Amino acid sequence: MVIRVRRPRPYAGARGLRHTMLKVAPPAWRIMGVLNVTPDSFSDGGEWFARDAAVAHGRELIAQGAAIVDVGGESTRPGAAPVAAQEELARVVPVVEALAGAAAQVSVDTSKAEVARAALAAGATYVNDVTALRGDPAMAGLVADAGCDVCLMHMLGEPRTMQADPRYDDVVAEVKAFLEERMAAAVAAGVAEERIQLDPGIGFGKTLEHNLALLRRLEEIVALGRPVVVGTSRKSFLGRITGRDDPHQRVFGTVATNVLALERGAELFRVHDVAAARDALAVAAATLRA
Ligand code: HH2
Repeated sequence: MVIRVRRPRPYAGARGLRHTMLKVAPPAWRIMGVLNVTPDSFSDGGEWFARDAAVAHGRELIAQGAAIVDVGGESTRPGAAPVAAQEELARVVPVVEALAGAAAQVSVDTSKAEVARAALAAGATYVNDVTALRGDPAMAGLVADAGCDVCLMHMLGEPRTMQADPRYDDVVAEVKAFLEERMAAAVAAGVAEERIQLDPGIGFGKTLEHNLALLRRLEEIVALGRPVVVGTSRKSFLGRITGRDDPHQRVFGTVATNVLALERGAELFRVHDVAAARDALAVAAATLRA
């Protein structure tokens, strides 16, 4: 049966596709490509720190199939040093500006309202806040007024100390309750519910077992009724399972989690290695939904 395509394909514009795409309803998944304009991110610190290198890499992520490019100027890895707003602005805004006209949505990965405001003015339309609007009292109102998309992510504690000794009675139930509460707080602050996306915060105050439980039981987070974002890309729990110390070698592990998360209903996949995720998700989605 041939079904009319109603939504743009998530991989529109991707290079290297020699075969005609399937004429079936496209699966409801999109890729958020990670663009860290930082000297100290856990897997790509310093690689895209210079503006021109960052912009070129952002364009490459889009060419590979990213529907969103997530530009970040402050690492949230365990133990990362905080970055002053002026420094974060100087890293992020020129890159957002340069990518704003490109064929993808631009997201800013920040918990500072001042940085988000400047990025939105420069053309971003998505705020990815790992503190779920708790980090800066001005953030919820800013997001509400801008009418932009927003990702609310779960984190236990704060980046400096979050991996010290994270404990939960039931990690999935507690993350779900947190996201429900943060969604209600965002809506109460005037954020439109249809703009909200939810993220269990893989690796943010979680042990290996916590991360795996969240992935295994992701349907429980999906049941909250908003698109679920999953950010497993190159993270250390994958290294613990595979024995791969170099984060660049964790692509296959990342892809496994993406496919499992898709099957459980996740819609947005935050990854560094866009081409690998795109092919895996396209095949998995066609198998599940065609
Ligand atoms: N993970 C990181 C940063 N931002 N945002 C969301 N929504 N979900 C995530 O899982 C997430 C995130 C950490 O990854 P990365 O940006 O590669 O590293 P760093 O924080 O060191 O820059």
